[in-house]
This record gives sequence, structure tokens and C-alpha cells, in this order.
Amino acid sequence: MALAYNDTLTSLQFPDYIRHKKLRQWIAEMVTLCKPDSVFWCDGSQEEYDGLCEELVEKGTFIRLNPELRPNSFLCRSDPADVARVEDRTFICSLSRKEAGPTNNWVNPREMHKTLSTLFDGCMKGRTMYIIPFSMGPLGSHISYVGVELSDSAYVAVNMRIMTRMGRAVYDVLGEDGQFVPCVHSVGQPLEPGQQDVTWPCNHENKYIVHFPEERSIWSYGSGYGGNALLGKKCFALRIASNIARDEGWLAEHMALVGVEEPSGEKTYVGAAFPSACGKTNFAMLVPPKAFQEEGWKVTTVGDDIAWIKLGKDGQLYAINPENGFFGVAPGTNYKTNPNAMDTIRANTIFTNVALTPEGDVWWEGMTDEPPAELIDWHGNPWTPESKEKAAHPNSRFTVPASQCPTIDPAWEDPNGVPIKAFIFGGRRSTVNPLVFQAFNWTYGVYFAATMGSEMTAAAAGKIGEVRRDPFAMLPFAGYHMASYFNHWLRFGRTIPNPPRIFLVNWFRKDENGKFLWPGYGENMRVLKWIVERARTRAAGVEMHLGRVPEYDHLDWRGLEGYTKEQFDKVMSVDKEAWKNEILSHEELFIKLYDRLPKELIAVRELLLSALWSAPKWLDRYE
Ligand code: O2Y
Ligand code: MN
Repeated sequence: MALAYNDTLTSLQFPDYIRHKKLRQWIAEMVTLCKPDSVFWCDGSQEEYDGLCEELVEKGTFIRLNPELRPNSFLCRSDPADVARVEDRTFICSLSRKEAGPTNNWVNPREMHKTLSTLFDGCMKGRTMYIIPFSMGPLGSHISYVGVELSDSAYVAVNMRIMTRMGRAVYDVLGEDGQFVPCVHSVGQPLEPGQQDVTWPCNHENKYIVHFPEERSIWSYGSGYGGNALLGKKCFALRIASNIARDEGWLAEHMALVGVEEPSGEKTYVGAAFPSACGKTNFAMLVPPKAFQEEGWKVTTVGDDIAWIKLGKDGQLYAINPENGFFGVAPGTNYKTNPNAMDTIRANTIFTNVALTPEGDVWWEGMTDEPPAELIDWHGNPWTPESKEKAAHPNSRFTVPASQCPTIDPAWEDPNGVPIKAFIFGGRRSTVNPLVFQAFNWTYGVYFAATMGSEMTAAAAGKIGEVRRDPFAMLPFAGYHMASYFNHWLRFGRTIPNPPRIFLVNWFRKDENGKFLWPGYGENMRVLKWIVERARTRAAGVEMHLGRVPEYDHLDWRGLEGYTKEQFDKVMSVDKEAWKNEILSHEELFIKLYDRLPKELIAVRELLLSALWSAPKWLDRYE
């Protein structure tokens, strides 16, 4: 429903179903500040979504894809200067600098509010403000939280409908005085009267992605892309939620949630934290090898990116996926790497920054073995396989409802969440880290998750290939001091009578010639099977320096008999010298976080070093 707004606060007409006084007051204040030409109250209906998409087509922002090939789907091209999250422009403005910690950008909140007030003053002139009520998590679940995003981007409104439970029902959950996280977003490009708009407005000078943890509010300016603009995702569900979780005694994590169903029908759920660009979506939709499938093994998807985890009354951990859709990276996704993702995006999908085929479908690098003879690239220019530039941007994305995933778990919307038996952590490491090991206990697990490193890809700032410490895969997402976050994990572990087991994996180890030592993808099921069986304390495993590991015979090799014990021993090997250096290198992170670093982690480091220095003879076989 669009209403004209003629510049005086009193003329702003609220729909009568919004009964929440504070919400009304905040919206009125933001309208006064941002000065949009009109206000649009999103109701979340299909008609509304279709209408907004049609408007975006008419404006030139969306291209409707061929309805026969990709029904009800659209291609959108962003400004080339607005293609990814902007970590260096992301701020945690807690009252004290110390609270944000050394891994976050911090500005005094009063100063930041001043800056934002100036930037947002009149920032929506000539535009419509979309009022977007949303729930992170199933509506009404005791684990869910509500947010309201005010945005001057229709692209954001339609993407939020896919990525969150968005619409009128949220106001019923809120009632007259329910809690909500206020999120205000502007592309930062007001229009003068008569000024022609561009298809992807954004601000080239200023970008600010700002979180006020004590206020529990989010302000985003200058970017219309992904995590910068869809504020339910990284900003709310991770940065603000990690603060709420610490205060309330639960976990907000950068984790996929996966179910493993055994032939007996027994189901085990695991949470898996991999840094950005480490194949989390592929893992969440893993296709087991044929022999496993024939026997009745199934992998199901609860979520591909974020998990909220609470302790249940029965002493088990329960997790929900707070999101409603996937915002997956397109390049590299194909029917071999992730057939379930390919089937998920057959319809009702918004593609951003991929290439367009002459038939009106989409294409990206790695989608097919051979590229099409001609395409329109993500800039909108003609492209052929001889072109020097990539056809799709490396961070091009699809936004799609999770419900369309063929492997979506029947309990994915269970308001009580799914019971978690194991946590898996793993970065991209071409050397040093073995394929899998189980941490000796929760504290060791927290140590390895805290010191997790990953080789950088194009998505992260820094040198490609360099190892960046990415504790718990949360480096860009923890909304407070990282060492306090470690402490929260340690304390939380003490409250769980029988805590989930913690495992470390590395799918990316290479040999001296740069060849991957592990086939990855669906074959990861062999490791996952060992993990879930161990988590249920059934599978065999032996002790080595870092934790417990499977021996060759402990994994199920049916269908991969050609993978030899020698190959397995190599991908599992622990080079003692390399590990001493690895553990020594953790010092850099520990010194950075020293003011709040939990003593337990310093003690575990000592124990690991001494285990590596004075390992008994029987551990030699792991070298
Ligand atoms: O670049 C962006 O805005 C998206 S980043 C992203 C998107 C979906 C899931 N995870 C991530 C991430 O960076 O971890
Ligand atoms: Mn992510």
C-alpha cells in the first residue's frame, strides 16, 4: 500500500493494524529525517511482490528472465562499485571502544549518530520509503526475533520477502509493546525534482554499515547490495543477535544446519561453521554417494548460513535457521557441485550480477563445462569466451526461498528448533590441517574454532592465499569483543549437561603439486557419517596430538574404493613442525585479544605445544 507523504508528520497515515506506539513514533521520526516522497507499507503478499518486481522491470533495474526457462525470475545488475559486503565500512558502535574489541571498527556512538543524522537528513528525497516488518525465525517461535527495516530500495523490499518472514503478520506478533530491532537503510542517493534515476542507486563517496549494540539498532547508508542492505541477515541475525545471545545466554552463529538421516530413520543434526566462500551452501545441500543413498542415507537442509541455538529444558541444544531464503554465491554452482541448489533456483529467483544468455536465461563461470558462445555480461556488455573479463561477477548471487530446496528438512520451520549433536568447524587450508579430527572436549573445541584460519579468496580484503584467522567463521560478524565471544562459548558449554561434540575439518588440503588431496563435495559424506556416529559415541576413533581421528578402516569407502590408505594417511597427516609453527602463530591473535582472552585458551595452547614437542612414539604414525 503506497501513501503519499506531504512533509508534515501529522499527515503520515498509519495502517490501523500497526498498534505499537514506539514503532509508530520511530517510523514517524525516520520519515521526518529521511524525507521520502512517499511511504509504502509492505504486507508481504504475493501480489505486492509481483507488483514491486514489475515496477523494477519497468525501471530497468530488473530484467524478467524467460518464463519457460526460469519462471517468475529476474536478473539485476548492480553498480560495479557496489558488489559485496564492505568490511572496512562496517562499524560496531558500542558505548565503549573496548566492548567492540580490536577486530571491529569502532566509532563513539554519539559521534556516529551525528554523522548519520547528517547523512540521512533528506537522503530519501524523490524516493519511496518501504516499511518492511520481518521476523528472523518462524513467526511466533520463542527463539525468533522481530525487526522492521525502513529502506528506500524496492530491490531490498523484494529480497527481504525472500530472505525473511516478511509481512503484516509480524505486526500481530509485535502487538502493542513487543520488542523489535529498528533497521534503517538508504542507498544514499536522493533525487532532485525531475532528476532521472539510475537502475542501481548507491553512494560512491560514503558507505556506512553501523550497529549500535546497546540500542540494538542498525543504520546502513550508501550500498544496496546483499549483506549491506538486507539488514536481517549479517547485521541483525549475527552482529546484533550475537549481543542479544551473549546477554540472554544463547548462541548466534555463522553456521549451516544439516540433518543426517540414517537408514534406520535416526536423525542427527549438526551445525557447521565455515568462513565465507568455503562451500557452506554446498555442504548444507550435500548429496551422499550412490552407495549411501541406496542404503537409505539422506542429508537434509535446515539452513545454509546462520543458526540461532538455545539450551532446551531437556539439556539438549536446539537450533533454528533464522532466515527464510538462501543468498547463495552463483559462480561455481552447477549440477555436479550442488545439484540441489541448481534445482532450488529453477524458479522464483532473483539473480544479481550474473550473465544473461541469448535465450533469456542466466549463466555464470562454472555453471557448465563449456561457456555459451555469446552472452551479455554482468555489466550489460556483449561477452564471448574470448573476452578477458568474467561474464558473471565472482560475488554474483541468487536469492531464493529456502522452501524450494529439494533437501529442505521437514523440521526446518519447527518453532522449537532441531536438536544439535555436533559442531563442525573448518577453513580453507591447502596445508597443515588434516581432513578431520574431533577435539578432546568442549574447551579444546573452542580453542580450535577460535584459532581457525582460512586462505583468503577474492571475497575478503587482503592478499589471495594468505591465511586470515577467522575465529568461529565470525570475524566479520561478531558484534562485540571477540575474546568475550570465546568466553561466552566457554561459559555456555558449562551449562550444557552433555555438550555436542566439536569437530574440525579441512576439505581443501593439497599435495606438493597443488592437487587436492580430498575429492570433497558429496564425498564429504564419508567424514560426516563418521562425525555423526562419533557424536552419538558409536564410531571408532583413536587419539592423536590434536584430538581423536578416524583411521582408514573407520570410514565407509563404498563407491570410493580407489582412494587408498596411503592417500588417506596423507590427507590426515600431522606435520609436527608445521603444527608447532601453526600453534605458535596463534600467538598473534591471542596478543591482539589479550585483554579479555580466556585463560583456558592459553592453557590449551600450552597443552597442545607440549603434546607436539614430547609426543609419545605411538603418535609417530600421524606425522
Ligand atoms: O557480499 C555480500 O553481501 C554477501 S556475503 C554472504 C552472503 C550469503 C551468505 N554468506 C555471506 C558471507 O559473507 O558469509
Ligand atoms: Mn555467510
